Formats: sequence, C-alpha cells, structure tokens
Amino acid sequence: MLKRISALVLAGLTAMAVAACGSSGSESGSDGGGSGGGDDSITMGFSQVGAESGWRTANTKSVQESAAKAGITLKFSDAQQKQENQIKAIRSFVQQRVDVIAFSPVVESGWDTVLKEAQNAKIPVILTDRAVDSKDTTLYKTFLGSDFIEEGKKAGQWLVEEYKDATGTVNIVELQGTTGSAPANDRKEGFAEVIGADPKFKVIASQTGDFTRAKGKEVMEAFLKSNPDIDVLYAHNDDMGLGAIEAIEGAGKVPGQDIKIITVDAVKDGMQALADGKINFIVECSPLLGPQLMDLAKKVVKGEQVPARVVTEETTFTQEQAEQVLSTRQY
Ligand code: GYE
Repeated sequence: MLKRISALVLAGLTAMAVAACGSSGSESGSDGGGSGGGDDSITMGFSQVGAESGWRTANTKSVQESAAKAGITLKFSDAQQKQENQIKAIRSFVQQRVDVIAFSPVVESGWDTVLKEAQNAKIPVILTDRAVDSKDTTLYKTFLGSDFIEEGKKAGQWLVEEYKDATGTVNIVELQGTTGSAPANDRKEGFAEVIGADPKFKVIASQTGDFTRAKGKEVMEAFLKSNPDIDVLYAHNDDMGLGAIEAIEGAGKVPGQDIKIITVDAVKDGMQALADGKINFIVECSPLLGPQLMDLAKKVVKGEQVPARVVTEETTFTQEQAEQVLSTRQY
C-alpha cells in the first residue's frame, strides 16, 4: 500500500520534473545535491536509531507516511541502536548527494566529523527526536523534538505530589534509557532536580535498560533481588516499564500498588497498562514528528530560515485520563 502510494507520488514528481525542465527523468533527487536548482523533487536520507520500542515503531511509521504524503523520496536506514551504523549511513547519504539528511542520533557525542562532511558537501542536516552535544551549532539547521528535561521534571513533580504526606523514606529505582542518549541523560537530570529538593526521596538503584522491554525486565529482576524495599519505579520509557511489570509480577508483587510506576512515552501498550492500574503515571512524548519534519525539510532545501529549535507539545496522563483517551490513541 505504502509502496504503491510512494510509487504514484514518484511517478507524479518525475512527470512534473520532465514538464518543468524537459530532461528525461533521472532518478529523483539524485542530481539536486542540496542546492535545489529549480527541480522541486526532494530526496531525504533518514538515519533512524533502530526499532527498540513502541515509540520508535510509531516514529518510523510517521516519518515514512509523511514523506510519501509530502512527495519526498525517503532513503531510510535503520542503525540498530549503533552509532557506527548511523555514521556509515550519513556518509552514504553524502555520497549519494541527497538533498537533505535527517537523523535521530542514538547518543549525544561524537558527531562533529561526519556532520562537517555533510556541511562541506553543502547538504543540510536536520536533527529529529534526539540532540547532539556538538559545540558548533552551524553543523545542523534545526532540532525538532521533545524537551526531555521537562519530561523528567514532570515525572518528578507527580512523585512529589503523590508522596507529599509521606514522612518516611521513599525508595526509588530508575531504569535509564540508552546510555549516552539525550533522552536518558535529560530524563534523569530533570527528575533528579525535582526530587532532589526533598531528602526523603532516595534513588537506591539506577541502571540502563536500553529502552527495551527485555532489558527492562532483566534489570528490574536484579533490582528486586538486591532491594527488598522498593516503593517506586521510574522508567525512562513505557517499554522498559512494561518489561519491569512482568518482573514485579514474577516476584509476587502488585505493580501499581506495591510498587508505584512512572514511565515516559504514552504509547498504546503503556496507556493500556496505565488504564489497568499497573502503571500510575505517564509523561507523554510524541513520536509523530513526520509532518513537521517534512515541512522543515522543504524549507531548509529551499534555503529558507527555520527556527533553530522546534519543541513538540506534550501532556501527561493519570490512570483516569488514560481510560478516557485510550480508544482514540493513534500509536
Ligand atoms: O522515549 C524511547 C525510544 O528518543 C524520545 O527513544 C525517544 C526515545 C523514546 O526508544 O521509547
């Protein structure tokens, strides 16, 4: 279906290109090389992190569908959570002289060299979903995605409110996202900042679960073995939280009651667990970045100014709110 749509769009674009310049349709986007030059067909090289979570699956779908809708030819590459694969993909996009490169950097550091190569080739780069820590911000045109520090703060604020009358220590375990990734760094930081104001909140264990269900389960099992007295789990995404629920149930405890659970994302499976009372609070992080990404790509290829930072709008969900919106949830 999707293939048919993009084939149709491609055919349309080729026809337009032929009509506009009288050239016999060369491969779409292959001759643009980032400089536009009248032919408005755009080829985007997109390097995705991987397929580690429900969020990522929804994000990939959003990018692919929006590209087809916008008439943008997408060269899609899955990095399987490895930075070296992303660097290879970006180099190959540069060699193919795509019009624009978009990518979601798996980790924050180590991008300067390859981004410089794209810049030297005059191919604009858009960061989507995750940030890089490069000092030179001219290496990319814009960064579209969530404010992960804010997400961590929202998680912390719910906890502070939930335990406002508690007098004893609140023992928290944390499942971090992929080590070195922007969402793991920032969700940890925002949360720590808010709960740090009250010494009764203690993070007794914090380890990565790599944003996957399997790892979330495995690490939670280890947490449960070495810490008999866990009050709260803060997981940096729904998938790790869902894996942890299996571990908690396996240990004979009741998730959502014996151990309160806060997660981030609000994908359908997470929202279902929230409505079922197994998760207590979810901070939303929208994966539906495709339409905005395609708009930005068109502008950037035309050489138009775009804002340096585009932040996605997001909310939070309690158990009652999850029940209300579950049936209309898109992802
Ligand atoms: O929260 C997680 C995914 O970068 C915001 O990556 C994204 C995160 C998302 O694996 O589920």
